[in-house]
Parts: sequence; C-alpha cells; structure tokens
Amino acid sequence: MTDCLFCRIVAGEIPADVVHETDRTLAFRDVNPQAPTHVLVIPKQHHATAGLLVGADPQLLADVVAAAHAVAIQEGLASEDGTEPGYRLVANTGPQAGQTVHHLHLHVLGGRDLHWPPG
Ligand code: DGP
Repeated sequence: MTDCLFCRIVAGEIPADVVHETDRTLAFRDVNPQAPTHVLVIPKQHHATAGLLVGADPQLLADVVAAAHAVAIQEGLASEDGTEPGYRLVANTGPQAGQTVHHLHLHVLGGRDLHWPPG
C-alpha cells in the first residue's frame, strides 16, 4: 500500500534504523521511544491488525512473534531459554487502543521496569 507509512519503510522510501530482518519481517527502532529499547516488528506484507493477519496467514504472524523474540535476545532483554530480564510485546489495535499506523506492528519494549496496568 503506497499510502502506508510502514509499507514505505519496507520499500526503502522512508529511512529507518533497522535492527533485524528476515525475508518476511522487518524490525526497526521506534522514532518516539517509550523505553530504553523500543523496536517495532512488522510483517513486510501489509496487514492492518494481528486478528486480520492470523486469518490470512497464521505462519506470518508466528514469524513476526519469532522475530520479536529474536530482537529481544539481540537487545539483551531475554535469554534464548528464558525471559530474563524481560520485555513487553504490545499490539495496539484500533483507535481506542491508540493504534496510529494501520499496519500490524509489535512494540518490543524493555530496558526499564514496565508498570502494569499500562496507561
Ligand atoms: P501505534 O500507536 O501502536 O500505532 O504505534 C505506532 C508507532 O510508530 C509509534 O510508537 C511511533 C512510530 N512511528 C511513527 N512514525 C514512524 C516513522 O516514520 N519511523 C519510525 N521508526 N517509527 C515511527
């Protein structure tokens, strides 16, 4: 989709600080970080939400989650066989949840104590 910001990042039309890439996923640092580590993990193909993606291509949703875990390990937020020190995956979905970019993205947040419930 040419009017989608994250599709334009995938296409290389908008620069991004890419930290991880597979043939079907891309991970890059959030432009407005909310934690010391704040990375967005997306499918390269356009899907608006996780709920829509899981119906269309469940393997791709699994690939996005696997990429997010790989980013967490790479960023020192998780060991391969565990979660220490820990991180949070967030998928804001819809306007009331604050989704502003309508291309599925998992926020990988870590590097500080994360409070619950979120705001
Ligand atoms: P959400 O509110 O869940 O839709 O999150 C969208 C995120 O995208 C938000 O944290 C800011 C980030 N963002 C918006 N524009 C850009 C951009 O051009 N580059 C990067 N790297 N991140 C962006």
